[in-house]
Amino acid sequence: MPMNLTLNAPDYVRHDGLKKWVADIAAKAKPANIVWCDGSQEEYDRLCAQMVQSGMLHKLNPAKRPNSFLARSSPDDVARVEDRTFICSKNKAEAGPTNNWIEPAEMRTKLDELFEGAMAGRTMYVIPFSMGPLGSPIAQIGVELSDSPYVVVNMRMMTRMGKKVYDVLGSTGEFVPCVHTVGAPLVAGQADVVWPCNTTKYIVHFPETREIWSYGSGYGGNALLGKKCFALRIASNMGRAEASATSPGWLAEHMLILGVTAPWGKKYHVAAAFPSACGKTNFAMLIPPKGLGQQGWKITTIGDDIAWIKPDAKGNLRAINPEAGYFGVAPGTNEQSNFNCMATLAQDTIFTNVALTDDGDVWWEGMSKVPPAHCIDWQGRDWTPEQAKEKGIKAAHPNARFTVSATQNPVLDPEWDNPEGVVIDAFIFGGRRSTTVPLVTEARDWSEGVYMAATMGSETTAAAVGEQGVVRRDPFAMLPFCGYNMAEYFQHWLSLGEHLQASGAKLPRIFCVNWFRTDADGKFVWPGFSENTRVLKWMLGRIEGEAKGNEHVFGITPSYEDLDWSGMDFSLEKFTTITSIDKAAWRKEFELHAELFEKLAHGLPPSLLEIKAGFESRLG
Ligand code: SAT
Ligand code: MN
Repeated sequence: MPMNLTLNAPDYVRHDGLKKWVADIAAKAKPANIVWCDGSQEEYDRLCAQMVQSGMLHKLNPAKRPNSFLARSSPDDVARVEDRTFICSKNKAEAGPTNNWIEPAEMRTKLDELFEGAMAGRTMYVIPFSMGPLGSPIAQIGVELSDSPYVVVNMRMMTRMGKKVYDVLGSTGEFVPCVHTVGAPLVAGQADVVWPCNTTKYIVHFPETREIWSYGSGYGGNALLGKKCFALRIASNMGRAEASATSPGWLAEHMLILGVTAPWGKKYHVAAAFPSACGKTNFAMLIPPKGLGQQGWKITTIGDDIAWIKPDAKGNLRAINPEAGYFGVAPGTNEQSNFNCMATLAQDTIFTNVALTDDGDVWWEGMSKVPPAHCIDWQGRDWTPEQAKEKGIKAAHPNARFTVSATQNPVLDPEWDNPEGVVIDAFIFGGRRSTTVPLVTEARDWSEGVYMAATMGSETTAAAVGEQGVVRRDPFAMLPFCGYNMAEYFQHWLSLGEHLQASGAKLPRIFCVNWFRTDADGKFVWPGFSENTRVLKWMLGRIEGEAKGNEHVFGITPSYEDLDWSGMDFSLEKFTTITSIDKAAWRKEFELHAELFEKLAHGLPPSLLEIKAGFESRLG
């Protein structure tokens, strides 16, 4: 440790290994001081006030948006950086062809260099957090060291963060060490920038030692290391590593979890995977349309982004939401698209890269039909609707986000914090596809469901840096998040299914959906949002053996009359547009599946190739 730096660990931190690690990182990164976060409201308020002082946060009008803040990031630090994200397993093959890999020793040398003095002049925060309810058999502990106060306040909402974590950790408990720096050492006497970051960025995972190192970004999934880095990339490794002859291991998935209560009182739980920015948060907070609401259907949220799923002693797959808050996309969110989300954001919210209105509130594209006559855009510049029309300048960044505690959600499921998790009845996989994939298909069995999920494709969005609107294969919506060889991940899913089936357990059904089919004019045909409840109802009907469907090439889909259209006017013609299977388009689609499988040839389960051949011969 630098001479004038003291560790100052509070008495309640009894873990010597943790203290030594903090001292080691401090010795390398050389922060000006160390703060051990306790997760209290007082700490949160103090850090927010301090960031308002430094200009990093702007306090919103308390009459409009109580206890809420706006942050504007640097324009080149607005999304996850997939090309700077690395899985540094010992062998390249372990990371697989879909991850960036650098040999661990080489990466360590690089990180040593980058982290040397990286926190100079800044405070290093020690952020203890639990992914999942404290003490849950499915939960895991992490500790993030970060020189960003923005990270601290976001982590407090996104995870169970603070003092209580040390009770679970005790003096020898295991934790995932996460080191984060914005990579902008502060030179004494020089003013700090509002959003410190670095053009060089590294988001690094060491799966064998379960470490996360993040350099150069202060934003979202690059910096809030409990989220994609831990809860998906490291946890997917953990879940597979625990698979053995006697245990199927577990799953860390990019899935929302929702509860559906039927009019007759039975409650179901569904986990659904969609790529980033495909309406997951909307689906997780769904309000049934009038027709179904009147019948008594009710939907509640357990999680909006990530699910950890583990078999219990009876072989039921139980899921928890490892997170405690939502880091959702703001643009497009409004009272119609997601009423519950708007209610969730009424107060105690941190917004990032949305626009600031003249009365001190926030605005983003799609929040209201009529934009404000003037506002300050996400880069701090004057913005008017006229100018926007002329120059195409957006008021909010398309990947602008809100951070908010789950407890503010008016439809939060009472089981959301249950340490045992909830039993999953169905998995849903969906991508954004303007053509080809029908509204809903039920897989005939587990392995065909795994095939559907494995070959999922989606048109890209602004959640990641890169070209938008092109179809990329996004198996299980996990392409950027699977922490090991994707082909082996497919095998893990298949083996888990086999294991549970052999033990006599009832597996969840698997469905594939697509809300995004367009017509000849490129317009969405399916209204989506609440109306998706109709599809959910059909799925649950299938589980109960009540709903009908037609078996076709890839699975089972409903006929027009199999969906409940109460209170909705949707023509058979439109239904046909979004459920049609164009044989020529599917032949092309299978060529793309073949391309994916070629890419993933190393370790690819042969059964997936057999399923493909079966589908193709049925297609004719
Ligand atoms: O920035 S995050 O990775 O946390 C959000 C997302 O891409 O879903
Ligand atoms: Mn996500």
